Amino acid sequence: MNTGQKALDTRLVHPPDSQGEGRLLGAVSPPIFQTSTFVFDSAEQGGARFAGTEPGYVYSRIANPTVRLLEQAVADAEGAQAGLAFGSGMAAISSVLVQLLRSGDHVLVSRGVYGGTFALLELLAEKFGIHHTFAKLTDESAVRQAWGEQTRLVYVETPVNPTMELVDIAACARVAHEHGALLVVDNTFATPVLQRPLELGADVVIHSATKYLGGHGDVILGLAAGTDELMSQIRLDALKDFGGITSPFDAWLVLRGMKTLAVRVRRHTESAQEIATRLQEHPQVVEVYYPGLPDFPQQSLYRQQMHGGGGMVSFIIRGGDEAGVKFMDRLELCERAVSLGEAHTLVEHPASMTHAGIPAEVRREMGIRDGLVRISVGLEDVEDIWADLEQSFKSIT
Ligand code: LCS
Repeated sequence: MNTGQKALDTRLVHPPDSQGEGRLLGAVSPPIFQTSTFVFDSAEQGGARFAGTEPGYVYSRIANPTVRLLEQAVADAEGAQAGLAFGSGMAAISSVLVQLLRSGDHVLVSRGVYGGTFALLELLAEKFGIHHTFAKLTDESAVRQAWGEQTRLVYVETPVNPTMELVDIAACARVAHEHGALLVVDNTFATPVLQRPLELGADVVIHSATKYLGGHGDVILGLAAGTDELMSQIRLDALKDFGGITSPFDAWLVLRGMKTLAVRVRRHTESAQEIATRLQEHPQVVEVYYPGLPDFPQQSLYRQQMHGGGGMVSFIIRGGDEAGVKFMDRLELCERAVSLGEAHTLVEHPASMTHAGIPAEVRREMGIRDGLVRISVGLEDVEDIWADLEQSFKSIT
């Protein structure tokens, strides 16, 4: 069936299957091809598959049918020609960056990224002379101002983890392309349901599918999507030779998760919007960061590139980090855990957890203020989530 013209909700349930491998024997759920290698009918056939003159599988580090279904699913969801799956979000990010950059290149980065991405950028600078600058890429003039002579790539998260600041994707794409550079967007927080970076001009979109795409907190996996040309370069070099592949079973878990992505993201968003609104009125809260709030400072950019605020809410608690830690310790329903985008509501303290590896002064420049608490709003009843947050606030006064 060709579902190319159908809505995203429909395409997520019926992802493309170019070879019919997902429907073997009529299975409605795709088979898990848990195999490391594939038998050749003859030595000649093996040679032809290695030479690329005959299609067919060779070895699961190069391609696997279950993994390929997931790669087609993410490409379709993001409106890309091709997709790639990796063993983690970090494997996706490191493979894409290593493939697209060389020593001496400069990367322009959103002011604020996940702590693991920050550490990877430091490593690339220290060991390979690929330097970077963090900048507030919130409009075109800011992107132009931050541009460097050696800038070959712009790497952004939007919304930024955990400050929820937005980066202007279209402006970054315009300036990057004018200079013959590429734009890579980490779309983990928004998902293709709420934001479509490739349609706004990005060249590569990345996901930690560990989060909303998987959606159930049971898998670590990364994805990338973009043009056939870029994806096949990354597959043949970084993915195959660094070997950061995912397993067929993990690919299957994410394929299953993606079927319900649109429904889940809408529910996460509805509840997060409600929690953010109530937090804003709470006397123990100094400030709330959530793009869906009417007084969110980047309201026009929000309307331009997002279709909802998503499931992540950050806030500054009165009393700083000490109060933040106490608040977390008193939670009963919400879980104290890093990661995000799954059924459970997860609460964490970025300064001591996900972003602890970033020096304190850099963290503050990124907008991670003292007392910042991050909530990944889950799929529980919103009144139960709120009741838990409220009892925890009460217990620390
Ligand atoms: N990109 C973003 C925006 C992330 O938040 C994370 C992980 C990654 C990439 C890396 O993905 P992974 O390798 O873990 O699949 N973020 C985490 C977080 O905020 N809490 O725990 C992990």
